[in-house]
Amino acid sequence: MIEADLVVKNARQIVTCAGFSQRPKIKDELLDLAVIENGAVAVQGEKIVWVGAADALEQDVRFTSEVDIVDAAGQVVLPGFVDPHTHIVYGGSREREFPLRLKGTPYLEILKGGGGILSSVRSTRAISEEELYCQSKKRADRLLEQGITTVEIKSGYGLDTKTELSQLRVIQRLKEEHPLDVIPTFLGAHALPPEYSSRSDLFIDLVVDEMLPAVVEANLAQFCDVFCEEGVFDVQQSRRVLKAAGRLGLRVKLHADELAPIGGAELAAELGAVSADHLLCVSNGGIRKMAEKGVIGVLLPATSFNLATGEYAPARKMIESGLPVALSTDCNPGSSPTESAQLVLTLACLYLKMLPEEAINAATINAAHALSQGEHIGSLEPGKQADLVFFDAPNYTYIPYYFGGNHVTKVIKRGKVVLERETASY
Ligand code: IZC
Ligand code: ZN
Repeated sequence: MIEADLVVKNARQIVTCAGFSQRPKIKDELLDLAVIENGAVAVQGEKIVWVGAADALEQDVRFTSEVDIVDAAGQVVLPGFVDPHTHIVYGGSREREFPLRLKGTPYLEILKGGGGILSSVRSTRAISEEELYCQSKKRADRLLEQGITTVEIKSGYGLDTKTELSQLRVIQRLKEEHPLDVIPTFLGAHALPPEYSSRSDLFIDLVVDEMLPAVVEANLAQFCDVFCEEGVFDVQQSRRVLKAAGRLGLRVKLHADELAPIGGAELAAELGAVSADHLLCVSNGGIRKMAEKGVIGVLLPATSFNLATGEYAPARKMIESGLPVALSTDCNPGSSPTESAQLVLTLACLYLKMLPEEAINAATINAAHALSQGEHIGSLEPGKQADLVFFDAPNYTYIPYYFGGNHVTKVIKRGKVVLERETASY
């Protein structure tokens, strides 16, 4: 008999996303959410031990004397969202650039003029580590409120060894102190700092010879990423950083082919990256090579929406080509200032032309694979971490359909209720 110390009962739908712990879903597999109508979930400690129809619960599961019965009251329960691409640890904000962008100045022009990422670098360098933690924690809180239970967080607003390490220590502190699970990524090659202007190869030397070894020595990152983009770092420079990272035992991912098709997807395939992210301008060959190598395409429609050029990643072509796709907020102060995982689902449906089932799979189980965490999180099935989110909605389609608010009423993280909200917004 299975024993449980927490039981979720009375859910109108349990959206399990189950059956794909070993590899991400592709093609038509994305259309199946493995939903259990009138379902229940049993949890022991931090793990799910049973998922099934409510009327089978009592015959299969024995409750411990201390059992916590959580009444889902006819709501919809999903696996916690996994957000595989964020930049939430930074100082300050960038609303001063918003009118500039509205008047037509492109994102990369603002960066070239010393703003953009470099503006956030100045604000990050200027504050204490404690202040950086306080500002970042608020963003982590908002991610959790949106139903995100695991988040990847990148450095990249220090661009010198001291501040990159400080950012990564803040990420480590969030990992230790916040209910969210946190996956840290070193993004030293995010932009060229002013002290290296016109000497980008020398800056790459610094990233490879000084920053990377220091980050690995302090055990502060699981992944390494590069902003591989026209006018930022080219394919050759990106390859140097990511190969060095691989030699030091980090897994790799990259910002690829967002604004110009420079071969980022092909590089991701060559290196066996876990993911390549953005991909608005990806070539057909790049899609094919990524699919062959099992590189996941992480799509960030809130960024396209906010940059407002009208361009979105070719998600339909990717899915038809058998490329596994995941979704993320890209939460950052410049191109995507939002924690709203639920808005990302809506934008994926409206502009990437994904169906609600595809978008939800992409934001849960496939996003877990985009962080090499598919065996532990991203679906509701026995053996997985008990990360569950309750939505005040009549069915899962309602979540992307009714947009702009927050449908989350409760979050269970590792078997504990970590967040409860008043009935949500519909
Ligand atoms: O702060 O603008 N694209 N990096 C690459 C970003 C956006 C973050 C930023
Ligand atoms: Zn990014």
